[in-house]
This record gives sequence, structure tokens and C-alpha cells, in this order.
Amino acid sequence: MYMRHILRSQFFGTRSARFCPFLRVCRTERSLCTKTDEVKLAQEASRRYGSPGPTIFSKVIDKSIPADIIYEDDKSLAFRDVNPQAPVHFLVIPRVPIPRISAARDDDAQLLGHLLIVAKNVAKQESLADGYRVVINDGKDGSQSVYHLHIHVLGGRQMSWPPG
Ligand code: DGP
Repeated sequence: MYMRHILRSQFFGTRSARFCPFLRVCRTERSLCTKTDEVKLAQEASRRYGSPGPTIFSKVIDKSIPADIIYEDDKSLAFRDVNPQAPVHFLVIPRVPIPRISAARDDDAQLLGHLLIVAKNVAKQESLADGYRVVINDGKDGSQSVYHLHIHVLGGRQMSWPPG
């Protein structure tokens, strides 16, 4: 039943996480999504996006590798980048493994909006009151290295333009 709930919420949206009984149960267990759930999500994503399959970020989601997770809900996670490029550098990812922004579909608009709201809220949580940079790398020319859509949020120093 929970797997159906997650898949439905990833693809069709859900009620507020605050009122989701699934979250209340699983938050206490520090695992919103099991490894089996992740495999099913990857299979669903593969059908939907032609995804090449799970990446290292699926292991972050199912907690089979350690990560400094600073926020999570039923649709997304935010965690610190392992190779920070600024005093504060975290990534916001969807639970569903959309491989890259250019593979997103028009009906992902709600999920993509949610990711930006999470980025904004976590930036506030991280005290980035003076501003920050939000980046999505796509494909080879965008220097994307992990093919699970992620939003970089960088702050805590003055940024310059243009980026390299
Ligand atoms: P991109 O080049 O946009 O695909 O950035 C991928 C980022 O992901 C890069 O800044 C490093 C980060 N990263 C890669 N593997 C891991 C990992 O296992 N844990 C964490 N926390 N970050 C990772």
C-alpha cells in the first residue's frame, strides 16, 4: 500500500507531507523509501523517462550509503554535496529518478515546482539570507555527472558571473 502511495504521489501529487500518515511512521524509522521501493521507482521512471537506471542518488534515498540529509519529504530530499563548491552547497533531488531536466515531462510541473520550493526553504534553513545560486546541470555540455535530476544550491560566498 505504501509503495502505491509513493508512486502515486511522485507522479500525481499528494496531500501535504505534514498530514501524511505514511511519513509519520517512516520519519521515525529514518527511511521513507526502502531499497525495494527504489527499484520499483527506477523501473517506473525507466518506463516514463527512458531512464538508464538507478544512480548513486538512489542509494542516498534508500540510505544504503551515508549522506548528510538536511531535509526530506514524500517527494524529495536535500543533502550536502560531497564535493562542496561553496561554504554551503546542497542538492535537492526528486525521489523519482528523472535522469535530467531535459527528460522532464510537462506533467512534472508540480514536482519541479516543489523542488524549487524545497530549495528555497532549505536555503532559509541554512541561513542564506544574503542570497545564493541555484544551478541545474544538464547532459554533456552542462557537465552533468550524476544522471538523477538534482538542483545545486550554493551560498555563503560571493558568486561571480559567467560560470565556467
Ligand atoms: P553534477 O555535475 O551537476 O551532476 O553534480 C553532481 C554532484 O553530486 C557533484 O557536485 C558531487 C555530488 N555527488 C556525487 N556523488 C555524491 C554522493 O555520493 N554523495 C553526495 N552527497 N554528493 C555526491
